Amino acid sequence: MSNDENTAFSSEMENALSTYQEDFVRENLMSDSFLDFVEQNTKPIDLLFAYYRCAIMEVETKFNVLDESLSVELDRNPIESIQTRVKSVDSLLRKMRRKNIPLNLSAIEEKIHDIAGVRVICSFPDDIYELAEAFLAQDDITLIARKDYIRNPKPSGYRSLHLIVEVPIFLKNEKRNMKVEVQFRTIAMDFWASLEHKLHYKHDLPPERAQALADELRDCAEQIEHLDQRMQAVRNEIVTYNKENPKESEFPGFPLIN
Ligand code: 0O2
Repeated sequence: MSNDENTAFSSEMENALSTYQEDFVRENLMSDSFLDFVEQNTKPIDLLFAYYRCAIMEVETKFNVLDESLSVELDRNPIESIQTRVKSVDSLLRKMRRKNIPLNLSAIEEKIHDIAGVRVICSFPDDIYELAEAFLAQDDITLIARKDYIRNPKPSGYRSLHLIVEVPIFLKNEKRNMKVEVQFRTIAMDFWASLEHKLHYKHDLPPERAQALADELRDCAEQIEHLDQRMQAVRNEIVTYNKENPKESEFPGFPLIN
């Protein structure tokens, strides 16, 4: 084929493809049966996502309560911040495709455990375990799965403690147990994971450079772990000193509570 013939052939193919795509969308995604399917399923999907948002509210409140009560005991707030999200539809559909999950709501509820996500960012690694244990000890929380990527980091260097739990939500006429994924991280672990996530999805490097950068990121993760341990050691020393050298009360003779 000459160059001109080649160009003509390519543009003919492009036109044919775009006509085919348009026909496909009109016949399938705009067909009466598909629009009926969307209409019938929109409400149940909206409802399910509303239940997940309610479950997030329950779990977030539990952590706010723990933070408030522990702040008196520890004289500082063990939680730096809490982030929540409901999984995006795009990410949900990709996971369903990857895991070959049947296209119905009960399969989604049963097999996808991270539609509701709560991320608890803590000051020190020890706070993570203390908070996780206090949370799991609550009698309305059921542990479904625990993945400790702090003690067993992922090959990427990723560190966090993941808990999949079930929490009840109370609706007008029923109680429903909803699954929530709780991720616990220190500020340093979160710094690494946020940047790594951005870098991971944005590069299109040749394989050998990608490998070199992956090694670099893993090394950064190790340094971050080291920093977490050092900061915790500083805190431990201060706590021990304060315990061994309590401040004398200015009003020793007048305790407010006996
Ligand atoms: P999204 O919706 O963007 O937050 P499983 O659910 O157990 O069947 P999965 O999904 O691989 O399988 O679970 P995993 O690995 O325990 O946890 C997935 C989530 O942990 C991810 O959410 C991230 O939030 C985080 N994560 C796991 N590995 C890494 C990593 O190497 N780097 C970073 N930055 N984050 C990680 P998604 O899947 O991105 O979903």
